[in-house]
Amino acid sequence: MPTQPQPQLTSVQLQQIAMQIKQWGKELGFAQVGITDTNLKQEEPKLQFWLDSEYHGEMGYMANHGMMRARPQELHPGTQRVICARMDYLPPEAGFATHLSDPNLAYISRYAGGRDYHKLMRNRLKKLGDKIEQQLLELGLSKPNFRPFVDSAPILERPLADKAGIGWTGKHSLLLNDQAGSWFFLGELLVDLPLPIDIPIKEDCGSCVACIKSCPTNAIVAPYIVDGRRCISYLTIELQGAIPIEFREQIGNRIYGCDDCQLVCPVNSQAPLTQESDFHIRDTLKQPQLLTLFSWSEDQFLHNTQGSAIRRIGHQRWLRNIAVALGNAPYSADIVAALQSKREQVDELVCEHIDWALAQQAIKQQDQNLTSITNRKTQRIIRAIEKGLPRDA
Ligand code: B12
Ligand code: SF4
Repeated sequence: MPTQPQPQLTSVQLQQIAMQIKQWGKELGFAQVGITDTNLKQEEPKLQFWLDSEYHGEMGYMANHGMMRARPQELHPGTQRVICARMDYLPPEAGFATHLSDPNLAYISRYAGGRDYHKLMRNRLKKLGDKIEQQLLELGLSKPNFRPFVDSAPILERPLADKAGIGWTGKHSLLLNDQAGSWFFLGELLVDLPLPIDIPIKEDCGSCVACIKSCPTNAIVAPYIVDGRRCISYLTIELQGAIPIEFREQIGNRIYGCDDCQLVCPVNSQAPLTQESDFHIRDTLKQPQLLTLFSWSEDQFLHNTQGSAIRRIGHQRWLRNIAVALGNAPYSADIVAALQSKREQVDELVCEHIDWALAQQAIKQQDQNLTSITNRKTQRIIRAIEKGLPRDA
């Protein structure tokens, strides 16, 4: 319910409250808080272009709300300002390189190794709202109307945070910050107070195109524009059905999300570790062997992913993703046996991915045999040379 605006607040009081909001934000564990207005007019044609190009794929929720994504004041009537907050999530022991380069280990995006961020951030934003309310009541003013959001509703979080001075937009379309890189989540508190707004940061990626070049599936189709349908994050998390064959090899061992465009970004080289122990990687996911993860029953999957964002893809899609990664691993009799035995317990979707993985394993086994035949032949030739025998012996 929209409440009456706060005509009684002087500009000095608003300045003071804005400063306090930033201080309270820090106390609540946010790395940074910025304030902006609700005007995203400039983003509307870009969002429309993105939707018209069908870059959202199966993410129907992106199209369902039309331009409301760019109009926070329509989403929550009475809204005058958006308080944007970021929370760093880079966990210690991230082990990026080892996981990506060992094809028998699973790579899980660094945002997903700990607890789901949505609830945690929303609760903190609600607390921030409560503090503002308390302050206004102490000043003898009426209650403010506020609403927290974290991914939860149709709102363009990244452009809002960009406007609020939290960072600047990188060519991978994520928000970057000189001190923090891009390893942070965004969340917002919509309020009906005419707080003073922050100034956007004037910075850009310059001529760097590392993220565009590194993307395994060429999902960054132009600077700042990601074709969601090609992004491994979409393919492994959002997509309900079969992963298109054309992307399966490029997915490698990434079984939940992807960080490549962030891993190569030079701005990320000095990024700080998270202060939130909830975002630390849980033990079961620290050195995740593909075969171990694949062996989890549904009960084990539910138990091991309790409170984690991973849980929302469900056991079957978890197996679907791991099957693809196993297909991409070097040939191993253990992998073939695991794929074959799981085949009997899974639905049609996973079965098709297992069959693909088995076919990949068969190709690699053949290649391996060829390699070992070649090796044996080479060894015979060497022996023959040594003994002075004919080379085709
Ligand atoms: C849908 C979605 C996805 C989709 C689509 C990604 C995308 N880039 O749109 C998929 C599933 C692929 C995805 C993946 C990821 N996501 Co995501 N995702 C979202 C979500 C829910 C909506 C984003 C959105 O509105 N997309 C629609 C398009 C139109 O928006 P856009 O990319 O910002 O598009 C703009 C550009 O095209 C731009 N543009 C066009 N031309 C030009 C030209 C110039 C010069 C400029 C500056 C801009 C510009 O204008 C468009 C409109 O503003 C947000 C949360 C939220 N509610 O906002 C999280 C969010 C963006 N995701 C997030 C994260 C962490 C990720 C992943 C890193 C997760 C992972 N590790 O797997 C990857 C990164 C992939 C990538 N490079 O984007 C974080 C980003 C935090 C940050 N630091 O920026 C967010 C904000 C979630 C959160 N609450 O923290 N995601
Ligand atoms: S998350 Fe991975 S697949 Fe998606 S745009 Fe970045 S590098 Fe490409």
